[in-house]
Amino acid sequence: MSSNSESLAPKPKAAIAGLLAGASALAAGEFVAALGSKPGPVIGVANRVVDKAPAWFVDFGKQVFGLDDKPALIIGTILIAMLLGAALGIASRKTRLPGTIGIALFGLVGFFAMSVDAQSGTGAALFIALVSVAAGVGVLHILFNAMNGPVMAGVVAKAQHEASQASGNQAAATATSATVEHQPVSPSVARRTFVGWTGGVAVASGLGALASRSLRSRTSTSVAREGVELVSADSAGDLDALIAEVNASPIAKTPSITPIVVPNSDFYRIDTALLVPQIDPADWTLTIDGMVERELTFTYDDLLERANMVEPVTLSCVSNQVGGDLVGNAVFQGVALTELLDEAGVLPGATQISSRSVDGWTCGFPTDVAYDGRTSMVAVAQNGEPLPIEHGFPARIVVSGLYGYVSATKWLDRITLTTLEDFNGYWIPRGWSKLGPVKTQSRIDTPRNGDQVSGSVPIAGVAWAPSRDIVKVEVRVDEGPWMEADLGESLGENAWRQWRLDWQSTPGEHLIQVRATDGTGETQTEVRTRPDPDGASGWHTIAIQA
Ligand SMILES: Nc1nc2c(c(=O)[nH]1)N[C@H]1C(S)=C(S)[C@@H](COP(=O)(O)O)O[C@H]1N2
Ligand SMILES: [Mo]
Repeated sequence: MSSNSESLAPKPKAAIAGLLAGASALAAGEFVAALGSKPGPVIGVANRVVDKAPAWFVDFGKQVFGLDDKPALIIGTILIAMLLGAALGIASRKTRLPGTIGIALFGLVGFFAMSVDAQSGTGAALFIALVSVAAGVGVLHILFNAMNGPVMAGVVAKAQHEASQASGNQAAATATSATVEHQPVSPSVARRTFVGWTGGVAVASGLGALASRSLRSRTSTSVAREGVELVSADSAGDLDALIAEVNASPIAKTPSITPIVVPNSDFYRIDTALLVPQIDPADWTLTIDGMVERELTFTYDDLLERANMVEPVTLSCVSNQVGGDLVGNAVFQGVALTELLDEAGVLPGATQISSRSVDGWTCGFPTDVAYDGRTSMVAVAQNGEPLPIEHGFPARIVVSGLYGYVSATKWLDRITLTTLEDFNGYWIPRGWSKLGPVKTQSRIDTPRNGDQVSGSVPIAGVAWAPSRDIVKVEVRVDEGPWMEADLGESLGENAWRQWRLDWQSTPGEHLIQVRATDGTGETQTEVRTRPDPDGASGWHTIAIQA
């Protein structure tokens, strides 16, 4: 090497080298993490962002990206890592030391981010972080070397040099090392070498990322889940007949009305898990502890055997807007929560039933609620199938009439009896109400806001007041008199009901509103509130053109 300028790598190439070092570090880490079904560096860091970010930031993400906030967070994490990599590449133009140290530091951050994950553990996190750092540092060095021509040339020459020295051929050794040191590679060869390695590393990182994705989608958990055999609950036959009857009715056949039982694949999903916990039911147990006479532990098979409660329950998210779709009705099968609690023996003064998922999410609700006669269970099945993995496999809690954030723990791990004062679930310090009864709500599924209609128009939708039943749904047009809609057959007090009213439209713009009355005689309030802190209220209102 003759001059200083030659030893300083060009900025764009240095940036590309750094960026790819970052990308390959992430890809390698994700790949080994996926092999071991552990959260990788991307998920680890993204999870810590969610944990530590101020509430406004998380809300902002949810507002901008809606339900796609998870992919957005993951893509954002990857982009930032690659940009930081590019910056490290530029900082490493003279020597690779800044890049090497920088990547090692990111490895350390990744290690801490992954190690606090309940699904990971320190050993796995350390291993994944080391693989990431090795890949990143390796790629950084290879790409910088490649800027000066064939990467292996130096290595090969050095080996030849050593070999010939060992064989005592001094002259050949001198000649070889002279070739390496004094014959600069032509710029076009250097460029081709760099482009070749760059492309190779980019392709390898991409393949690594794709491979880790497909590894994750076909997990041992999905195999175990498919092998589960559910026992049929005693009342399952009657319920199936009732559902068939509802589905045969003219109301259910209204085009675009929400089905009375939402298929698992369409059921709304809300949780904080960036990586859906993958639980092998063979080494999973549910523990009931805290303020109980005896701590109990149940295996998955214990629960399957006892799962004789089958009940359609409408589950709803507290952040559902009026008219929103974060609500669904499904047939849940499981063990009555009170059956398990009674066996453990709830101690007097245990005013709160708290629960925790394997990934550390928590919630809680008053013990009285579980004992007021409503449906509450540890569910193992949804719509006749083992719980879908995204919906809590192997077990979750379902309590009719409580929003999910206070009750419906998926990937259930532990139920702890405590007091209302002593424990707050995940969402409580984040500004949501301690108690979360579901507000009576109704929704117009058809027509949609902004639709153009004519002639006789079926106005139809669903209404829910889980645990209190729905007894009346009314519709009004242009703030005229309330008209009672036809109600679909009830699946029980915990399930939503379909409703329909046929309306003779007149030309012009119209406002359509709906309100429901629950089994206690209470009609849902007109007062509009935001979802926070305890659920949105108000009448779903749409504007249409006839
Ligand atoms: N482990 C875990 N369980 C959870 C949550 C979560 O973030 N983690 N979110 C809750 C919330 S806010 C809701 S509304 C319901 C949604 O259940 P679903 O995704 O099956 O519809 O799950 C509840 N259970
Ligand atoms: Mo929720």
